[in-house]
Amino acid sequence: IDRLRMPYSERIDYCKNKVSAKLFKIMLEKKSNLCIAADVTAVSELLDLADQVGPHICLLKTHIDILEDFTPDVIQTLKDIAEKHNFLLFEDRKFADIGKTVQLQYNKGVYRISSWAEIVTAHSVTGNGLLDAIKGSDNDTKGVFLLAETSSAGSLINGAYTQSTIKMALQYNELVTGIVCQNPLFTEHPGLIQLTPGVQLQAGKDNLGQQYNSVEVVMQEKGADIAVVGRGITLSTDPAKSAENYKKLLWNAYLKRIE
Ligand code: 6AU
Repeated sequence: IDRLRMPYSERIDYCKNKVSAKLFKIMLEKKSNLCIAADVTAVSELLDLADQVGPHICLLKTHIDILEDFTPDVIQTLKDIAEKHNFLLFEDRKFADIGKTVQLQYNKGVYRISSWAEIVTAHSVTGNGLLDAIKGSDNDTKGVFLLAETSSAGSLINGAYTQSTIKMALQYNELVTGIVCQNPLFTEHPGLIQLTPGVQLQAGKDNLGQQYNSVEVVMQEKGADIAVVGRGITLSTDPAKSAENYKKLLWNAYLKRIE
């Protein structure tokens, strides 16, 4: 089995996590493997962006804690926009604490992440307790993307850590939607989804260590199933048009990969 050559439609049968299957279906319906990183700090900007790029994305990735004017009613509006455009809400919380603390961070506080985010990110660094904490909360409608590599320069993650993270993902396959990484690490597991950030039209970097590959490279060489694009879209003059362009480029690169 080679995940990279298999159409998304066939991979649904291998999904152990319900959200993965749901996500593949949305991707196929919308012909989109684009996740927007909606890294804006004003609620109005977030809601406008979500509504504008909504038709072109399968996932809206938030850092909900960067909003300067967050109020709990923002969540219902965001949910309504997600339903209108058929995408999933994905909070990039990168949980990385002991199980008990993660349980509190996931369910409590101002953001009550578990009440709205169908998918969250987590680091594997603290071990199984963290995933047990997320799993233990009321649901089988939730998914986790585990970080096995990062896009940033000088990351301390090494090969052994990355491999152990994949093992953890397979051990928790009912909860884990996929892996955040930069390379095709688990080609023999078509039920897991590879989410790859650090994507722009051209390779490059920012001034704080972020590193970008092009759409073609991430999809065809690096094994991405879903590409995360933030500033490539959010800083463009027309985010809707830009998102549509990324969507088409990413989908064509995927079609070429499975040819
Ligand atoms: O396209 P950008 O650089 O504007 O945004 C990239 C987004 C940011 C990061 O928090 C996130 O992707 N990210 C992640 C994720 C998704 O977990 C991991 C990583 O290794 N690199 C990265 O940039 O919202």
